[in-house]
Amino acid sequence: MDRLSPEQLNPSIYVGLRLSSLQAGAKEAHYLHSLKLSYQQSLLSNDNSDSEAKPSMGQLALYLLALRANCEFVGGRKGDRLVSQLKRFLEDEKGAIGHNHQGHPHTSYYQYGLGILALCVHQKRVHGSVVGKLLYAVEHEQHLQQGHFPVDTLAMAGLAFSCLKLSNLNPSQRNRITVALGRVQEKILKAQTLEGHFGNVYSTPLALQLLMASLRPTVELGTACLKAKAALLASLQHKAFQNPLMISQLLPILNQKSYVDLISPDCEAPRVLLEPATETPSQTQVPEFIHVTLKVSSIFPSYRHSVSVPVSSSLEDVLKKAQEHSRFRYGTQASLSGPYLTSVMGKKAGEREFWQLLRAPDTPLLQGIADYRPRDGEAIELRLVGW
Ligand code: B12
Repeated sequence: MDRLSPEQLNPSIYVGLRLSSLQAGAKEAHYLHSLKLSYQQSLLSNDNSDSEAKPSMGQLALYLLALRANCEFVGGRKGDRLVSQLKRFLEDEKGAIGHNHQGHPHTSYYQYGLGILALCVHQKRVHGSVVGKLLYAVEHEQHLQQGHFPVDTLAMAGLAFSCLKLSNLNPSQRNRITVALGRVQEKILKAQTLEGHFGNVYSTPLALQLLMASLRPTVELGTACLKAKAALLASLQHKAFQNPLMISQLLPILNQKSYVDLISPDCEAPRVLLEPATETPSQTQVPEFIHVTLKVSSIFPSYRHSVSVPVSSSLEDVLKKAQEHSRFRYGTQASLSGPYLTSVMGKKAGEREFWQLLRAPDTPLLQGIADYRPRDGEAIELRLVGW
C-alpha cells in the first residue's frame, strides 16, 4: 500500500471501522501503523518550528481512541507523554474558560468532551475541576447553545460523562454527572425533527451513540431511537453519507456500538471483510453545464459573480473557477472533515469567527465545500459570522 499522507490519516476512520461490523484485512493494521508513525512523530518531537502541523487536542484524543479501539492501553514513556500532553491541553482549555466560566475554550466544548472521553477509556483520571467545566457548560447550556452544533457537542459531552460514570473515575462528582447525563439526553430528545433526526442528519449518529449508551433505557427513548435510525437509513439511501468522517461516526451505530464501548473493546468479535471499491469508468460525454452565483457581502466592495461549471461539480470546483476567472480569492486548511474554508478575498476568519456557507438567501449548508454539489441556478453566499 502506498504511504498515506497526513491528510488521509484520520484516526476517526480507524475508530469507526473497529467499532463497525466490517474489517479491512491487512490494510487495517497498516493504517494503524501509519497513524502511529505520523502522530507520535509530530506529537513527541520537540521541534516547535512547524507547530501548525501539530495535531490539535481533539486529534490527539481521537488518536488515543484509535489505540484503544485496537485494545491497546497507552503506556510506557511515550504513551505517558501523550497522556500528559492531553491533560495539559485540557488544563489550558480550563484556564481559557476561566474561574467564572465567562471565557471559551480555544478549540471547542466538542474537543473538550472528546479529550475527557479519550482519557477515560484509557482509565486515566482527570481532575474534577476539568470535568467541572464541562458539567457547568451542560448545566448552563447557553454556553453550548452559542455554538453552531449543540447536538453534536452535547452528544460528545454525554459520551464523556457516560464513560466517567461507568468507570467510576470521579466518584465525588457522580451525582452531578448523572444529572448532567439526564439533561443531555432530554435536550437531544427535544431536538428530534419531524423526520426523526436529532439536530440534523449529521449530528444524528453521535446523538444515537449517546442515547444507545444510555444506562436507563425507557420506552420513550427506544421509540425516538427507532425513528432516528429509520431516518438515517432513508438518508443513507439518498447518499447523504459521502464524507469519510461522517461515515466514521455512523459505522458504530450500524453495529449497535458507541465510543463508550472503547472502555472494554471486543477485538475478537467477528467482522466481515470489506470488498475493495470498484471504480465505475467515467463516461466520456460532453458535460452539461450549470450556472451558480457566488456572493460575498461580508467584504467591501461586495462580490457577486455567476460561474458556469459541469453538472455535479462541488462547491470547491465553483470556488476554483471563480478564482480563475474573476477577482475572487479563497484559502482552505485541511481537516479531518476535508478542506475547511479559512479565508475569502484575503480576509481570514478570526478567533471564534468562521466563513459560513449558505444557500441564498439564508439556509446554512450541511456539507463542506468539497462535498456540497450546487444545483443549476443556485446562489451560494459565503458569510463571515461569529460562533
Ligand atoms: C466545532 C465545529 C465547528 C466549528 C469549528 C471551529 C472550531 N474552532 O472548532 C464551526 C462552528 C466554525 C464550524 C463550522 C462549520 N461546520 Co462544523 N462542526 C463542528 C463540530 C461540532 C466539531 C468539529 C471538531 O472539532 N472535530 C474534532 C477535531 C479533532 O477534528 P478536526 O478535523 O481537527 O476539527 C476541525 C474541522 O472539523 C473543522 N470543521 C468544523 N466543521 C467543519 C465542517 C466541514 C465541512 C469541514 C471541512 C471542516 C469543519 O473545524 C475543526 C476545528 O479546527 C462537528 C461535529 C461532528 N459531528 O463532527 C461539526 C461539523 C463537522 N460541521 C459541519 C458543518 C456543515 C459546518 C459548516 C460547513 C457549516 C456552514 N454551513 O457553514 C461550517 C464550515 C464552513 C467552512 N468554513 O468550511 C457538519 C459537517 C457535515 C458533513 N456533511 O460533513 C458537522 C458534522 C455538524 C453537523 N452535525 O452538521 N463547525
